[in-house]
Amino acid sequence: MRFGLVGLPASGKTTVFHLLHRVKGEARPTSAEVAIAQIKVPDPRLDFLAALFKPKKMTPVALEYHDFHAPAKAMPSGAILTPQVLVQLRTMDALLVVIRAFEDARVPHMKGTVDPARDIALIASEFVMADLEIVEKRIGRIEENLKKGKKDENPKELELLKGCRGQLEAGVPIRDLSFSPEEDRRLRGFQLLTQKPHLYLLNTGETAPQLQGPPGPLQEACRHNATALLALPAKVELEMMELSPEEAEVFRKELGLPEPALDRLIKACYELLGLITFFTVVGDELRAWAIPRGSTAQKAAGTIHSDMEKGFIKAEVVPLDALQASGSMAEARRHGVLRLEGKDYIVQDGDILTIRFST
Ligand SMILES: Nc1nc2c(ncn2[C@@H]2O[C@H](COP(=O)(O)OP(=O)(O)OP(=O)(O)O)[C@@H](O)[C@H]2O)c(=O)[nH]1
Ligand SMILES: [Mg+2]
Repeated sequence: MRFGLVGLPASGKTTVFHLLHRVKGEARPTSAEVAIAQIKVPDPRLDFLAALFKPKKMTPVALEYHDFHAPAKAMPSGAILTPQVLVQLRTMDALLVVIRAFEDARVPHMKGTVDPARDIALIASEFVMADLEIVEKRIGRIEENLKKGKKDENPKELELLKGCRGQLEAGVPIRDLSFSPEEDRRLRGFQLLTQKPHLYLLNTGETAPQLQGPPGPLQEACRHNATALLALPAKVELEMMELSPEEAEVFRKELGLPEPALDRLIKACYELLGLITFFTVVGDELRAWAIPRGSTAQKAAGTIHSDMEKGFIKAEVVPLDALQASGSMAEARRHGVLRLEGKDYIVQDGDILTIRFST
């Protein structure tokens, strides 16, 4: 899963990236345009399984975070996000929108004042404009072809796109609309930014704003489908990494922060995409995989390898808690908790799957 960091200039994107990177991240070769952090998702269930299966290799779920170097800046058109960044964001699974909430006279805000709700609206409207451009271009092309007398191969596409155009013009993000699975698939091909899940990361500085209580303009701005809001004092958390775990814990309590930033961020990302984890033990490797909740066994097989999805026969399933209760795979088998499931079985969080497939 790939998350793209985006936001106004100096909102704290790179600070968040360093926070991710330095805690449990692993460097990927970084190009001139982008830095990538691969974050291994900590999961105590892996430790239990490792003790049981004694694998030579253990691979946790990895989430990927991209920090783009092409600077956001005010352009002659008035737009802030550069075309290069927009293009890169389109290939992401979800967007992590960093919103400045910290006050610091040494770091000027491009708009002169700190106003998170305004900045959310600014970025959201840039995404709407960028999507509108894509939708209009496609509509134009289809209409041109029709004028030339070419046969309309997908009459429904024009209708769908015109519907989207109307909504985008009214400022409605695509993720707020409902589509048939077929329409949804078709739209995904356009990689629209407003269709992607958004996690707004409120970079709060030392004083965390109250997100509880009656909804204010900030929460209002986040009222969309597949949209979440997380307050994260990125710079403070980064500085806390210099402390011992005990000192950090005390400091965190003083600030009223429930958990380390990385844990909260991973949880928020999992929730945003509705992810669950399943496990496989193949040969010497124990591995955790993330898939959207509600996925079938066949889809799960596809995340491991496309051949497994194509040649899927059955999945051997044992839920982790049942395995824990049995104590071993052999006992689980004896107690009949190990089941054979077909392609439509809905994978549950914590399932250990063995895929049987033909090649
Ligand atoms: N006081 C304070 N400064 C912060 C905080 N977060 C980030 N900064 C500072 O703000 C400046 C910009 O932060 P970056 O993380 O580089 O922001 P960015 O969004 O990556 O900026 P660009 O990539 O240039 O658009 C840096 O000097 C940070 O140290 C914060 O919570 N409090
Ligand atoms: Mg940066």
